[in-house]
Amino acid sequence: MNRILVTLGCFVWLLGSISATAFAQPADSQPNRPNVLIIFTDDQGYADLGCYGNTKNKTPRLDQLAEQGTRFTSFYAQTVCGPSRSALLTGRYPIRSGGWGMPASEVTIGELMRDAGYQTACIGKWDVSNRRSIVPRMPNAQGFDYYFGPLGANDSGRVTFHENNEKAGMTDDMGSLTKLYTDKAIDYLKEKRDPQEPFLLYLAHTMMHTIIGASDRFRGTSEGGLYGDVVEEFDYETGRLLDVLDELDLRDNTLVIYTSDNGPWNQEKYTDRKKGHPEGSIFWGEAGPLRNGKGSCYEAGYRVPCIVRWPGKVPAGRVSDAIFATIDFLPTFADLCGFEPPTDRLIDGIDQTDLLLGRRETGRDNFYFHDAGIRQGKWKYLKPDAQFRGYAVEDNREKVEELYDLDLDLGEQINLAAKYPDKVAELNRLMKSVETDGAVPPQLDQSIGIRK
Ligand SMILES: [Ca+2]
Repeated sequence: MNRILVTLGCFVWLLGSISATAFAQPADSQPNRPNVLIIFTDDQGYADLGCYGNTKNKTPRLDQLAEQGTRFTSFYAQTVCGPSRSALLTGRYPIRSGGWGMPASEVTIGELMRDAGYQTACIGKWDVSNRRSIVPRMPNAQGFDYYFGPLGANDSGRVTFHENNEKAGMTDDMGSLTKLYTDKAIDYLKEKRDPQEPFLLYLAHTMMHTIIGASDRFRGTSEGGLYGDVVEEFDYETGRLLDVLDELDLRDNTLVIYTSDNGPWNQEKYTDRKKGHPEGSIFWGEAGPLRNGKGSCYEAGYRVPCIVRWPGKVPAGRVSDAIFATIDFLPTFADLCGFEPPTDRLIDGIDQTDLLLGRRETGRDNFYFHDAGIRQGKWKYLKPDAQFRGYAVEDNREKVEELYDLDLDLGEQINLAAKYPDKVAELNRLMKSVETDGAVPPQLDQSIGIRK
């Protein structure tokens, strides 16, 4: 009798399992998985925000976000738009992920998180399909269930939108874009997603990329000129989006990351040839103590602001100087969101979950600068023919090896290459090992890591 009951019980259990799988869409099967909101600005300077030392621009909402989470001071994107986006999406340096020409075969966080049961949306600037409508390389085919935005940049003062794979109008009003993208993000959160399932929302703003513009409400209102108006409008709109997280009771289970794709575009020769801005207007941000700006392999090209908030998980009010980068998002999300990173290709990012959650204070061992050099710990090396984009400041620099001690010389002013030839040789080898498809696997800095 007992055996019959056990058998019957097993049958009922089995039937229950089958029916749950076949007929009911369960709520998120891993209920502690966070939603992920990435707010990605374009060409915003390292020192544009109050919490990063700016004294003119008023950025109360992002300053507040920093108080509620951790502010990173050695965070690296890439030096220019397309490469920065392929790196963020794939966890792979642009030498592998292709930048503007990112192949359809790359595996993005959108694909991985969608397959792991996340709802995925991309709103804003895509810029990894050569700025063209090539469906297999556009957001829907690269893992995002929903897309709205321009495939490329706004250098002409005009953007053409796509909604999913279809054209969806255009505008010449650059001052409308920050609010428009925020409205689309809010609409996604309120109307388009299933509240029972976790989401990834990748919100890639067009501002502060030239041609910049602010809406009538903000134009002429800041102390920082038109650029300051744009920064302050972005801060306001980001605050409006964060308020919606609260309104929808999403704050506690949403990992919010705010960062920028590269440093400020800040050279005179570009000003001279750029049309579409009021004469004499400043349309770039501030790099603070960092050297140079967008397009450069000096720090201001790559090092950008980054704030991460996840209440009760990511320590509040913390400032971290650990080396952290957009390429680390993919392996970190894998840990937090429950999926496996691809194993058929090299992932340059490392899992930074312990850094984010305050279980360790160290980050990456090293970071590679595209066709230019490498940082390991406090040392930064640049090769003689380090790549500078044609619009970068000092792209005519003397072609010699450079070595900087970033602890003592964050502004990269004192070249120590002649003084430490062994360190130069060591970092040159390390740089080449990254370039030869990861002969040295990416790793954590183990020097003073504290695991609890
Ligand atoms: Ca950019």
